[in-house]
Amino acid sequence: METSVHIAVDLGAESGRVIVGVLSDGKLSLEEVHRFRHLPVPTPAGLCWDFTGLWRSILDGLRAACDYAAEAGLRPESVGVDTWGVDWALVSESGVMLGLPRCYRDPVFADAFERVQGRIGARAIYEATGIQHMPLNSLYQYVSRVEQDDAVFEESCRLMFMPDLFHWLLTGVMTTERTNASTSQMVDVRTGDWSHALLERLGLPTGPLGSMIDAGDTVGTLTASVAQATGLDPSVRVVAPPTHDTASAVAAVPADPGTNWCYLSSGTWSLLGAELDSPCITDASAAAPFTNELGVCGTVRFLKNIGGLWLVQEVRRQLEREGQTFNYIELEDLAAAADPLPTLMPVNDPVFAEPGGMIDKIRAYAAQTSQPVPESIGAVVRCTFESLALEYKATLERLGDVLGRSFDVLHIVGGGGRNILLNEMTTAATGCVMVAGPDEATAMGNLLTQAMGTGHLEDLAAMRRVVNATVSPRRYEPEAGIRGDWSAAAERYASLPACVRN
Ligand code: ADP
Ligand code: LRH
Repeated sequence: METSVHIAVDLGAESGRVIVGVLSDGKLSLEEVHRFRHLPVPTPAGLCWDFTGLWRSILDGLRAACDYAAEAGLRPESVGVDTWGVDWALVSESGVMLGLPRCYRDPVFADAFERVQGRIGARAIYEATGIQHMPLNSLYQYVSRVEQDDAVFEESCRLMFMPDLFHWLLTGVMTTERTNASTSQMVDVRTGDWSHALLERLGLPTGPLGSMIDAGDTVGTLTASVAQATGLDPSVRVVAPPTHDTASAVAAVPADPGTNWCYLSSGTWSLLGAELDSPCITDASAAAPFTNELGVCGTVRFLKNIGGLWLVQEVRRQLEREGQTFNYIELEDLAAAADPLPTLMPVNDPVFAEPGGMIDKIRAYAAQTSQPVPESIGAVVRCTFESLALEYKATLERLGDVLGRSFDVLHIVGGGGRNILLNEMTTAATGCVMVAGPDEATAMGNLLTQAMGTGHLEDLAAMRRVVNATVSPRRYEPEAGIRGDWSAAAERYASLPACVRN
């Protein structure tokens, strides 16, 4: 089999990486050539992404990829960028960015969310888009932008999501890739096109919303200035991966087609769900709520967003601000040594989704609900892990109920799969066999879709065969999980009250 070389730029909300992938003999080898941490920045316009900082880091990463390839005698054929969902910016026809991309964590979007839901009803929006209700969805950011700054829409401009923006900087070509656009709650998941009816009902301009491309499509080739800055050949193609990171991660689940499998994409967010052939939009899916995002090769990602390891990232950041530095392995060790199941927290509560003061918020919640207040760092981190495991259990049960199916195996992919303690808690709490890995599923899904787009792989099944041939996932049996009274804890978890704002 021929060898092909692709470069993935994978931006998570906490860190970004540039990875060179070599597809050869049915296996994909990965070389991480650049990794960087990043954070949103406060501005008078609200919390924004450090866009130029990210672009600088991408260029540095591509330069490192070029050097690595040259040394190894490899010729990169394509590049593709994936990022988190929902965030976007407007660009004028002449190529001027009209403001920085806002960060979905800015609590300000909650106002627009309440107003829009009040005006046309949550169910009508779900019916039109198949997307679960969350203030972070692009729809509410778009509503607030139109309300605050409608003059900007008088000129012709184009709305592009984060990965589309970087593809534009790489090639000069403006595109909108479908998997990421589908997370906006502005797309009709049944047609895969913008939900014009919903947008018109809300009086929103549709001019900035361009036609869509699919994962695997070519965006263009590198501009001369990018080629010069990175050393890459200007003929290198930019091929859209599933630009939504979760879509890339799900594409790389090493699923055995003969099993009833579901997945947990575990990183900043935990996305737990199943892959479907067509959307599921019912009363039960709306109540759960489960979202229908579009995946690679016409699949639907039927899943729920769960607070995720953001909770631990924020604990780590608070400690860092207070002068104490820990890595994730150290935090896991401290949690392992803490007592089991004393205190639980509702991991999806909006208070915990906002940046800042996570340790204080967890302790205040424990006090508010008369649970033991976690004093040590280990106890705080353990509370987040155990609560996540219980949320996974509840979501898995609801997933089975809504789809009328049971699952043989839960595949966990993403960086969170490295957390052995959380994996053991999850398998014990859910009673489900878990298979963890690949940890770099997002980069793998990104690279393999580029390989498909450049004609080296046929379809999604071929991509998953490569993942299966490449990785040796770790298997967790429920009996070997962390002991504890998980049934009693699940009842306590189900009756936790909402967090009261101070
Ligand atoms: P993102 O969604 O931001 O791309 P990743 O898939 O990179 O996230 O996963 C990042 C998370 O994985 C971290 O927040 C951390 O909780 C977890 N993680 C990463 N490395 C380890 C490790 N060695 N041990 C335990 N957890 C880890
Ligand atoms: C995970 C993720 C998730 C989105 C959120 C904004 O990184 O893309 O799927 O809902 O970020």
